[in-house]
Amino acid sequence: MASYTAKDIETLEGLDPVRKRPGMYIGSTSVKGLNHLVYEILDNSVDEHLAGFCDKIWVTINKDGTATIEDNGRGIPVDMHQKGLPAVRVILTTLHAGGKFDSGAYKVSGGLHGVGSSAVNALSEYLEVEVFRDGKIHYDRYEQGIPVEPLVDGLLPVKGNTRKKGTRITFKPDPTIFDTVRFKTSSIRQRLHETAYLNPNLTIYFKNDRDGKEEIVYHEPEGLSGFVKDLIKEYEPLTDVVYIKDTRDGMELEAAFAYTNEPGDNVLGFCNNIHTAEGGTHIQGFKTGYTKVINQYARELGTLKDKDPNYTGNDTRNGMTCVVAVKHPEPRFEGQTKTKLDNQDALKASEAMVVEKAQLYFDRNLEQLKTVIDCAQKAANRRKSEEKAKINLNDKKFAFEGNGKLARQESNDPKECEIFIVEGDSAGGSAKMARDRRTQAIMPIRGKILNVEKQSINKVLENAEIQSMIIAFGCGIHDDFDINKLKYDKIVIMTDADVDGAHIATLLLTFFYRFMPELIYQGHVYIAMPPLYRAEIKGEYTYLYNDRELEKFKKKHKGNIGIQRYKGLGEMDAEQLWETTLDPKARKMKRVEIEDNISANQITAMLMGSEVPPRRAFIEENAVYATVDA
Ligand code: 0RA
Repeated sequence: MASYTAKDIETLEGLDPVRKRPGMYIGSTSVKGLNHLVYEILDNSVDEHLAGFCDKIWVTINKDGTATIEDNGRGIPVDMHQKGLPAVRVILTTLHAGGKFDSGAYKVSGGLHGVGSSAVNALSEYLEVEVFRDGKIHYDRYEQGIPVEPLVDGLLPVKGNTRKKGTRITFKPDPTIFDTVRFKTSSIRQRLHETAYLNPNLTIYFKNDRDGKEEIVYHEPEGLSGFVKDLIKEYEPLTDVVYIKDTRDGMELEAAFAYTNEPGDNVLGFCNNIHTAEGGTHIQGFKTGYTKVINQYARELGTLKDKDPNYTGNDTRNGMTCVVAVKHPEPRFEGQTKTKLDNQDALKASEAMVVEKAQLYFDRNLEQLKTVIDCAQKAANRRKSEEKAKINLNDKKFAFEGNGKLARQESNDPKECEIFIVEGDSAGGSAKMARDRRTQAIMPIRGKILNVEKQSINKVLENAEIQSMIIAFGCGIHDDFDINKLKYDKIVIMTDADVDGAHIATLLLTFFYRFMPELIYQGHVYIAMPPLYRAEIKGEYTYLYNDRELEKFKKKHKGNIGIQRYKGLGEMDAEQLWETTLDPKARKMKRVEIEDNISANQITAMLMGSEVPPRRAFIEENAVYATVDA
């Protein structure tokens, strides 16, 4: 056992908050949060690459399910730090390991909230680090973030000699923290591939020894252009891939884009290799500049006449797939998931760069420009016909609020209000009786709602169920969407725990994701988790929410128990529904989160579209993650 000094104790307490509130540090304790552990360590190695000292990273999922990340950089410093501890131990046991490590040659640019490797350490059953430096292998080990290796004269034990340079970290996520400790390798592969596109001089070696043997090398010398080519490989291309780059105000700015026959746009942003899922100033600047450029050309070429209004930004990006990446010396992230770039200088620089560089390109590539303007004109035409459809929708407003389906709540304070979308009239009826009328609204829906993935927008907007939801939420859709007008803090999907219920939930999620994605990004969408069983012992009832709870209960109470299985919400009376599913103090529900917008987009198209074989493969691979515990 190690002997702890007073200073050690100080650092031990330092990681306590991470174990108490893991969600604050890694987003969640779902498989998404679990995978995030790998990305936190990876980002540090990528930072070492950005600093110019490392060109190879090895990521391995080991046979025993642990993960190893190794790089050939300088190695985390092992010399004695000011607290009388080896620097690597300070970095791995202190939140916001500040000061020395935050500036200068080495920039901590990376991960969520910038807490990085110490958070991973805190949430691991164990973590081992080997630093290859000065011809030696320096070794340290932690359990739940607590160092367990005795120091030798204040330094780490040396495990052997080596000619290698670099850092190798192996960790085992703590099963008492995470819902699952099985890394999802399809997401890891995708993240590694993205990282390779963003760093064309880096090679990443991925190995999965857990499920048989799988080895992939990610090296993408074509960089962002290659990324865009990959993103559009399923679609019919209409233009070349355009690549522009600039250095301005201490920032490196890059963008690559191409047009395909796929309507709408797909613009991805990155800052210092972090995927900015919520966008931010770099994206905003790019869009503003690009819209100006295209409108200016459209007038010069006479496609837009004096009397015509400008194309909207969305018009100019109709059919566009684009990746914008900036390297910023001091990025600041805001937003619900801290993935929205906030630096105002990136707004200006990004706009200026696209105005200058896109013009340079289009001046020399008139055919490409004409195709882009064609796409914009098509979008403008479609927009005009949609606007007509929306005017019709507004005309119908009174008819809906009057038709009695939505049971409104009394409060007008959105922060405390919730709306439950309930499958079936009978469950809807019980829910209306059971609810807290002050804050909870109930909207019953009957049967399957429209699959918006397969319908034209006009058809979607004509659908009664969809209209009722748009009107009830109050925040509009698409370009008109305004989160500040949202009338509910929580939108809760409440369907039966069977195949039909799951299908209805999927249809609703597809609608939200395509028409009001911010609802999901900002964490307003939930799935209710009604119990599957009710156990009875001598007139005392216990609700059980999944099979695991049922097994536990049976083990604990042998003998005379009665078990009732709920086949649907309709089997519960109002009181039971309140106790189990509506009462904020007792209910269970899951918040819907997007793991990665790039895949969410593609997976939605695949799952809700018409092709069967890819859907089947996806379901088979992902069935193991479909747990139902809250
Ligand atoms: C702090 C300072 C230096 C390097 C690193 C950290 C470092 C951290 C990680 C994490 C994974 N791989 C890493 N590689 C390096 C600079 C060390 C020096 O000046 O020699």
